[in-house]
Amino acid sequence: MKNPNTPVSILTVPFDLGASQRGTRQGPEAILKAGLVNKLHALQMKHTLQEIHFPPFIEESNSSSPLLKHLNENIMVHSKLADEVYRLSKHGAFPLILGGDHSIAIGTISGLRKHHQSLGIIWMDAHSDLNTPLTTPSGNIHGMSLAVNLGMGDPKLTSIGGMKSSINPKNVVIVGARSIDYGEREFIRREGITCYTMHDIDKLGMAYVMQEAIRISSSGTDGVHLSFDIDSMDPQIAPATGTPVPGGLSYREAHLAMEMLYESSILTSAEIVENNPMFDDGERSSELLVGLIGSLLGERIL
Ligand code: B3U
Ligand code: MN
Ligand code: MN
Repeated sequence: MKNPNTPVSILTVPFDLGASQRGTRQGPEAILKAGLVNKLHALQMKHTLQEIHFPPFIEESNSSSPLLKHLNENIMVHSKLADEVYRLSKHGAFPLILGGDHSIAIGTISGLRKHHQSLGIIWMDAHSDLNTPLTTPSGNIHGMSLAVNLGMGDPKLTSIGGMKSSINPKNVVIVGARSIDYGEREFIRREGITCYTMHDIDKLGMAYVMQEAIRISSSGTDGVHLSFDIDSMDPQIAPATGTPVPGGLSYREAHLAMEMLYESSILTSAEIVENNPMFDDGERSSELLVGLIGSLLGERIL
């Protein structure tokens, strides 16, 4: 965050029809219950709290093809979210979006693109979410959200927010990946996206990887968004995920990333997604996320 007086606008998005596992719709409530607002008070940060409302969807209804599950519901929610994120950014707030599954990044980033001329993205995730209807193994839109934000995929999704994607793939950095589909690999190579896998993190160290992620995402951009999928962390420390992949970020690696992002002052928005309390061990993962948000917003050890 560039200016410490910037108000944090928390937007909750209880939507889980972008994934096959239900339950991330309870994610925002669990993070709030774990003490997010108290954390912001302790950091003396001005904040607002607001929910994106939408009608209750019939779970069994599958509004479209098996290659784009629940397309209509996705379009409705992401369009509303995009409008709200755009409004908040325009008013100088720092949008902090709590999901929901990772499909909501379509709404968040569509709204941000309207405000920022060129946006950098740091995408912390076990996956790369770069599938399209042509490559998806599941039809789940949460596995396509980064591709949509780069202008690839179903036109009904890429046109949300009303503008063509202006995001340069050279300003996109994936951190923590360890489950990438064949078509996603091609996408990464073709578009020149930087992707630090867990292999890279093991070899280079998290401090170097984040230093590079900060440099690459902020070079020539007028804003940087952090999209943080809980499954970037190791499922042993953050079990609240429907898609656990072993060998993820450690507690300290995740905190170091947040601390370095705070120190860099480059972030203009952030979102925390895929927290699924159905799989949590008590409130352990939600409490961890509140701690990480604290580090992201300036909480220090000393
Ligand atoms: N790449 C797979 C699996 C997946 C993506 N994101 C999550 N899982 N959480 C897909 O379905 O696109
Ligand atoms: Mn994801
Ligand atoms: Mn993921």
